[in-house]
Amino acid sequence: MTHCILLGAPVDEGQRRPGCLMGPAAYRVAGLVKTLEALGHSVEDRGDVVPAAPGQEICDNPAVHHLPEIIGWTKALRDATSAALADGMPIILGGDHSLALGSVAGVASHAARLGRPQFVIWLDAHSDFHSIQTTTSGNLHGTPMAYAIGRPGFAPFPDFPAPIPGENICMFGIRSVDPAELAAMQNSDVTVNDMRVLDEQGIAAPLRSFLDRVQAANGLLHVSLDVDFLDPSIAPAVGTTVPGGTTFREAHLVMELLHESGLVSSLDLVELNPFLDERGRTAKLMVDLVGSLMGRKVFDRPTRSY
Ligand code: 5AB
Ligand code: MN
Ligand code: MN
Ligand code: MN
Repeated sequence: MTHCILLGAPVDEGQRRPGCLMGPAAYRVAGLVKTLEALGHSVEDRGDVVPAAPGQEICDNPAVHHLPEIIGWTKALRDATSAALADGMPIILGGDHSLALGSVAGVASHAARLGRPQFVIWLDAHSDFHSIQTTTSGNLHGTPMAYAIGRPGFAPFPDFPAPIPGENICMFGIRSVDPAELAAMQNSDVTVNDMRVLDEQGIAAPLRSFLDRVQAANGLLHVSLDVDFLDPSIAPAVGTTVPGGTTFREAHLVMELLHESGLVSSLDLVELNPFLDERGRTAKLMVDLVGSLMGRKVFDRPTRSY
């Protein structure tokens, strides 16, 4: 059984549509603690993280907004995530995806301390691979993958603790990539399982081949789940809907296979905007997916060795 540590991250400044700051409260209301306890896990809710006071940081891309605030969140979430990893499995309750600038930095520094390789699976409609220089929207929720891989152009941010090699990153479900992101990704070793790959090959084969690599390397696996990974018809509570996302069963299968692997050490839940939800259905679906990730299943059946 796992000791789950909830870290609220009510970050709203990484994009322009107010509401993600209500995400942590919505997960609590939707029964996250009960769901985890019913599966036999212990839960410690550490409340909402308090961001470091914003400094005077500036950058030369005029589109970028709320840079000092996001740097404050990055520092606080990096430290809270890496501290939580010493005691259990952090579940970071967002908040927009800029929170992953901090959470992924925290998991990377923990992995470096242990001397184990860090892997990331990015479940998202988007690649979030912009540097601060290349973003045209200026929304920093589109940048955490570029920071984690050590792309240049993050000068005002603290140095990323131990940049994650591209080959340790797997994007799953993407279907909206800006030209500058595409150029940078094509220059990297990131594994891109876009929706086209999932349409052709299904969920299980590409996911298992990534999990096999994590296991062979004795790696730690961070899961970053963006609400827009899901099709907007089942998950309307997100600011950046993109049609053609994963179905209810596809998303649960991802979670079930991740559970079976036994490799997941930390989790982000990001981009839920409860103000856009319909009677809490997106929040409830996200909690349900966490249930599958943490071991809920109908039948116990023999599975592959992991
Ligand atoms: B999300 C876009 N590439 O940079 C940009 O929701 C969207 O965390 C970013 O994946 C979406 O603004 C960020 C057009
Ligand atoms: Mn995202
Ligand atoms: Mn997204
Ligand atoms: Mn979004």
